[in-house]
Amino acid sequence: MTSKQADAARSKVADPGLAARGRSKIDWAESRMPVMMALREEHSRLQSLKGMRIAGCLHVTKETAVLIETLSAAGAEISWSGCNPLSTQDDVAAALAAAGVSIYAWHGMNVEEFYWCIDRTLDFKPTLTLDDGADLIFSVHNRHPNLIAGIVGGTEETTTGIHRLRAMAADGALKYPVVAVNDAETKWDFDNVYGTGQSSLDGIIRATSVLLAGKNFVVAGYGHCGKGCAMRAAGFGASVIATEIKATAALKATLDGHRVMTMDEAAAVGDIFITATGMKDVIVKRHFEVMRDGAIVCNTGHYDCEINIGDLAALSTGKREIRDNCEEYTLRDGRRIYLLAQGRLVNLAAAEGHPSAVMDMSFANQAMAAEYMLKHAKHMENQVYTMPEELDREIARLKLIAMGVEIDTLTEEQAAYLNAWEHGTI
Ligand code: 3DD
Repeated sequence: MTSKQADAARSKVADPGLAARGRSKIDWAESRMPVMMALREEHSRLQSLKGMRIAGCLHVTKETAVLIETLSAAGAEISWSGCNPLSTQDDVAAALAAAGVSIYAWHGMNVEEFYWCIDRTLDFKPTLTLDDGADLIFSVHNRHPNLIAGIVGGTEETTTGIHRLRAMAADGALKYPVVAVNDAETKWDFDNVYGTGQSSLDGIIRATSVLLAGKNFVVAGYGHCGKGCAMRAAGFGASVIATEIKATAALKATLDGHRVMTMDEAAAVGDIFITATGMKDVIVKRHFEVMRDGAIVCNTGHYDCEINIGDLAALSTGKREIRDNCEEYTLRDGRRIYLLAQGRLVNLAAAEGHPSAVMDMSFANQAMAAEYMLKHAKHMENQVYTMPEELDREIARLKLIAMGVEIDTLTEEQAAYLNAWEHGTI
């Protein structure tokens, strides 16, 4: 499809013929996202997002399709692009386009195409931007400032994006309010830990099929994502080594039973390396120079800056794609180092991202944040806001109901005791 045809069709995907397969994947995701389906039923009845035009820039997966079709059912007009060149599931994108969604996304897009897709989602002059990594909101601020006046606010899905937006706000450069979806407890404490842990190991196993048991598994960054990766690698029988710059995180890794050392030390003993820091140049030339023959290196951070691929290439005599999403770099001394997913987030580029059950809560936050912005943005400043606690709690409540889990409630006397200060030890 040419760009001109794409404009007419209001979408551009890799292969419309994949729509049926994509639809069945979306059906599968819906069956495991009960909170989203409950919100869809309620908000389609209320038409709570009627009149909103939401531009989204977020990984196009079967779970994201459930979010898109929920926002659409609630009355919003949608236009969407993928937030990573390698994470779009082409069959899902085809299914969305076939359903009439204005979507511009395909697996393997180049930098120019990435930004062309973002620009197309802005053609309908959105009233809300929905981001995962802040590339969309950044494009609006930098390349389409004329659109800012019509935008009530934005939402941001991921840690890295929120760091970027908080920095913009601190510099007074943020021109509309944003809700930090990532900072909702029902997002970060589940998506970042359980989702990233399972999906990153999923990506490594799909790309390499290696035995994890007995391997030295180096996790760079023991934040919520790194902790999840460490937990799941240990579950497969790997021996986890964590590297950190933050003392408290290193202490947590140690008390969680993992070895902690510098990357300079870990580079010489690691078999598998995963970066989850949000920082650039975590694995660089001097680390590749001491790595074991056959070492596997990958990243699960949002951007592809954590592994210095230029350094690896400079040390190599050549590379080849030995398996899908697995490039073999041969160093001058004959050692081979395997880079997964071109250094991009391995969970979405080499697998399908987090399971539907955990994205159920992340995206419930996105849907609720969109409704919240519609109601309250006019009273908000150009800052980054956390999700209102009552919405966070409501999502947890809905999830427990869907899981058939019941919890206790405080009696009136206990509730009074909670706030009392008179009662002491005796
Ligand atoms: N992310 C991980 N799995 C995803 C999926 N199945 N669909 C859409 C996005 C998905 C990225 C999220 O973890 C996002 O919350 C982040 O990057 O923090």
